[in-house]
Amino acid sequence: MNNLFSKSLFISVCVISLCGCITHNETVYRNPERMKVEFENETAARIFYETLSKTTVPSARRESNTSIEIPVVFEHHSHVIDGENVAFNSAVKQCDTNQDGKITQLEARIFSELRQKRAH
Ligand SMILES: [Ca+2]
Repeated sequence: MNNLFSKSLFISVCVISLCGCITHNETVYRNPERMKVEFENETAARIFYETLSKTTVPSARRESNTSIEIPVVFEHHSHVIDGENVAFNSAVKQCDTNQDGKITQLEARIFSELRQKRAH
């Protein structure tokens, strides 16, 4: 009887000491290379960059946190921070509607109107 009690006590101590043993925290900074893009003319470039700077969310608000927890056994926390190039690349993708790698004045205008509509 006493032996059974000490056995179960031993197992309990083992389980408790394992608690939170596997904890994984990571911070990922995502800042891929800027996409190569051409502009039809200076006006197209100006409209694009002005819209981008006016409507880009500050990097602090582009952070995301992910937590995966299996109680007692496993914990995983992931913190992702998007760099400026993520915003630039998604703006280029959105702006270059026919995806030919060149932003025309018309595409820049449409992009500007869409972004500003969304901001209000
Ligand atoms: Ca285009």
